[in-house]
Amino acid sequence: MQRRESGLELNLSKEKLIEMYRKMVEIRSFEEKVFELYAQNLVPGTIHLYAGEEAVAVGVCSNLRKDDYITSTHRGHGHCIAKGAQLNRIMAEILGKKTGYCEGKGGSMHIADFNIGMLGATAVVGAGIPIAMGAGLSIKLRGTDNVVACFFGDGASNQGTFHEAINMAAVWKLPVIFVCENNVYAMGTCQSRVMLIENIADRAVAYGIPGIVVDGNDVLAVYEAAQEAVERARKGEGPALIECKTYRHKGHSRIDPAKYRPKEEVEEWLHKDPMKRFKEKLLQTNVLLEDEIQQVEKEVSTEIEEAVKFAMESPYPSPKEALEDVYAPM
Ligand SMILES: Cc1ncc(C[n+]2csc(CCOP(=O)(O)OP(=O)(O)O)c2C)c(N)n1
Ligand SMILES: [Mg+2]
Repeated sequence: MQRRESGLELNLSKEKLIEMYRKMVEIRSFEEKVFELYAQNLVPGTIHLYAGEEAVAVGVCSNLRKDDYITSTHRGHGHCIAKGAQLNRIMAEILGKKTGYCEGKGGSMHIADFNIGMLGATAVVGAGIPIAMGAGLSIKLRGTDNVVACFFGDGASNQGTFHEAINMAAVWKLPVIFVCENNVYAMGTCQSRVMLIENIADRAVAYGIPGIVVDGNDVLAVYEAAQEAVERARKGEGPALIECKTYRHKGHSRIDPAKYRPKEEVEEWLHKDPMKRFKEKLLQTNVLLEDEIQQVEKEVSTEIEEAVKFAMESPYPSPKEALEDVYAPM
């Protein structure tokens, strides 16, 4: 198991850094808006917010091409945005509208867009892991140099699917980057209550693949770890397991007040907010100036307002469409 630290020595272009910052702002602002809309009773079902974990999705997806793939989880809005999904269509899906990615029939936890390689979010914990493995096998059989990034939580890493799929991907050297978003909790269950190991990346040893622990609140550290894993996978050298240590700012889902988390722990993690840290780094190193940062934030704010307007003005699907799109067309 390796441990990664980071700096700005990655030599990323200014454009790339701005793009990464913009994506993080998009995710955070999007989640704040969804939180507000939920409070107004406009969101059917529940929501699991990604705020606090932005550096993971952005650090990983910034290494991917449009024709690469990802699989996601119940906490998936951030993965979609980082992979290039349109904010208005994600928002419409969350609000159950016909213009959403799944025509309003999937909702928050089932967003997919094959055009950008987003193979789907799933409410079943750990279910995306074998799907990513299958997509990796498809890539190998087709002989292309694409890769799959597979996002899942610390809780999911205790499911059988994790072990079976990683073992198979390792044996067949499939181009999959397994990204564990270790946010310390699976619903109200702290990792230390259900695992005797500190680092989930240690499990990589059992499958003979690289296991990397990274500060999941440092977007550049995540970027660097993912870059190496993506390069290996594209060359046919097989999968890697990257564990990103992070924290969700809100409760598990919208109805969870998260009283099981000690106040000091929450404060400590809020202090390590990935957005704040990246912004400070960009300012301190003069990569971006304060007015450029503000410009990005202003543009994103307009984009979010437009997404809400689009979603609110869109129609609901009609009841007779309920059984359409259940099976893929032949
Ligand atoms: C197979 C399965 N078991 C249990 C649940 C209920 N459930 C939903 S989310 C969750 C916790 C998942 O924790 P983790 O994988 O760490 O992801 P996080 O919510 O922290 O992002 C559980 C147990 C489920 N949806 N699917
Ligand atoms: Mg978790």
